[in-house]
Amino acid sequence: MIKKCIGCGSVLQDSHPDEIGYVTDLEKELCERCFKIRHYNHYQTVQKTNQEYQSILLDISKTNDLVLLIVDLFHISPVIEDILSYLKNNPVLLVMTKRDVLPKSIYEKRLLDYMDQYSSSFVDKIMISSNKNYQFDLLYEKIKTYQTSSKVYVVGLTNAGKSTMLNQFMKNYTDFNQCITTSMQPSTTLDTIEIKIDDTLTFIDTPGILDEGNLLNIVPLKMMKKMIPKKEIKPISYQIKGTQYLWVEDICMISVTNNDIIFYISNVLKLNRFYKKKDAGKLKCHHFIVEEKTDLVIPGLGFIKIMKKGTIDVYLDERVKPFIRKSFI
Ligand SMILES: Nc1nc2c(ncn2[C@@H]2O[C@H](COP(=O)(O)OP(=O)(O)O)[C@@H](O)[C@H]2O)c(=O)[nH]1
Ligand SMILES: [Mg+2]
Repeated sequence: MIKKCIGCGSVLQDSHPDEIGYVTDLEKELCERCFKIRHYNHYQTVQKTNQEYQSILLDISKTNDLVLLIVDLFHISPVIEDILSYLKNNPVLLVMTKRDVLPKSIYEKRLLDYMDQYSSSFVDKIMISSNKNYQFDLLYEKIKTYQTSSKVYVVGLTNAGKSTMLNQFMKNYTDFNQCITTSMQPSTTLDTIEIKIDDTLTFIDTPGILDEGNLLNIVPLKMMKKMIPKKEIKPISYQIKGTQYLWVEDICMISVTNNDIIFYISNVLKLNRFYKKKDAGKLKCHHFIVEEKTDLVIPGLGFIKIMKKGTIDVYLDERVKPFIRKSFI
């Protein structure tokens, strides 16, 4: 019988130490890689392709089971449209997570309504925080209301917080002490993992789709740790007269003229304002025209709310794909 790692879902094997699922002893439940992530914070990168994920989504689309689409509130990505394009037959419950990192004062209903632009057919929407155990009873109720069989799939981008949510779910409603491996890095979960809560509910956790233009994919671990907010973000406002240049660490420069802007990024990042242009080196310039209140999104870093009509230049590594969206908060 095939035995899977309880931490990441990869098939356990004892013959290839450099490949996924390796264990020295097939009696073990956790692969070496998961063991190292958990006990030593030592992370071995595994490249997963989105093609593999598409085939998981295709399998889900052949059922009419309930799907939980997990979206990181701080990293709403157009990639969720790609995921939804596979799920036309399934009831989809939108679960927006990491509520704890956005300011307490935000108006939740407005944010949930904002997501209607991605699909008009979510069966329901909910905002949660796994770190703060926020709204899990309500989530459980909604799952019971909308499930069509005992199977419930959990999909989303990698790093959205899928596995963390399931661990919190197990902690709240079961006596299991098993847990899924989670980490800051993308592609921690490697294959589907079944988590049986009781006879009426089994979750299927999935690895998640990679966000290809994301800054987190390319920065060193130390910078990654700074970029991922651990607590509530305090927005930082600037009133810009004339043209000014704002640097986030040395990873991003923004050039703005006569505008009011608000940064929503992790507060441990260094943000510096300059009145003269500094050479942006190899960073590539993206030019945006803003007509109304707009968010400039830098995937992985956060977003900048632009209050007035105008133009804005953002300089980033050429692999990062910034975009603008109608203002979110
Ligand atoms: N602040 C905060 N961080 C979270 C929350 N849920 C998950 N995370 C973090 O997000 C990262 C990715 O989580 P993980 O569950 O591995 O994501 P997955 O790839 O979707 O399974 C980890 O660093 C988690 O600690 C949450 O509710 N709040
Ligand atoms: Mg995971």
